[in-house]
Amino acid sequence: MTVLRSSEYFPSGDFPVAIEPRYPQETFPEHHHQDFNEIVLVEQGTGTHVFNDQPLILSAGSVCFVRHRDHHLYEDTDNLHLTNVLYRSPDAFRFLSGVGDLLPQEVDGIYPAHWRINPGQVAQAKTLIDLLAQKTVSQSPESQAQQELYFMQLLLLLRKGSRDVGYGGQGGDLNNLLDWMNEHYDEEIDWPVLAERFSMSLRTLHRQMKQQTGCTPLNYLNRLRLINARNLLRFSDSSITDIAHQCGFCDSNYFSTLFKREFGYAPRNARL
Ligand code: RM4
Ligand code: NI
Repeated sequence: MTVLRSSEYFPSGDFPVAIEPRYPQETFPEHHHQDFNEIVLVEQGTGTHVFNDQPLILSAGSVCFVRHRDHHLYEDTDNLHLTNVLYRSPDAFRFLSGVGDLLPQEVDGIYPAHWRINPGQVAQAKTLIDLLAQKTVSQSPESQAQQELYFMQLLLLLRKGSRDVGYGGQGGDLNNLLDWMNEHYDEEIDWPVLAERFSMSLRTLHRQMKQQTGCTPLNYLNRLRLINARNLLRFSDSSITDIAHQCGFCDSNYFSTLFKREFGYAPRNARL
């Protein structure tokens, strides 16, 4: 697997943070980072992010915290624009201590790496990222302190986003619904029931889904099913029919047709 090193991306000097925009992020092979971590903020477009072997759909507002030991890749990218905020280990900061406590924490083997923030939060994060980028020129203490402050503000902002999501009960939140779908894509989905569960009308579900992911609800569901099926085709020995069923397709011929349409090759050609 490819290993990326900080010396390729960080300016010389010991800046703890570096900004690497990808406009666009093309397909990128599996890799991990030897001595840096990265925060990924998606601004537009879509793609599949395979993070520690788990495929996820990215769209505007997706955030991901990649630790140096995590491995990941991008595929199926379509006009995907993202910014990488690279940072060295928390003890590389000169003025901040305890940054590690503001990062997502792994608990019982579960690492909450991905979530989504809303368009207003994306705009605020972009402003902070632009300010951060300007500060990688001077190494004066003032300028470094300022950079570290912006980084901390960014962490707080992104964390706020993570707490808005998944704290059920507030209703009407597409992010909660997308998280739910990510867990339950293999089940039969009754759209009116699902919309009600997340306190929105079917119309709102359609509109918000289209706005935020560029997909209709059914396309989004099929994509989730297909990227998970492709993953199983690659990494398990189960038959194509079993995989189709496991991922929520009742008819494996229909599965093959959709698969070919989505990826341009037949399921059997996804086998490694
Ligand atoms: C790549 C891709 C990788 C990132 C490097 C810095 O284009 O975004 O995930 O680690 O840049
Ligand atoms: Ni990376």
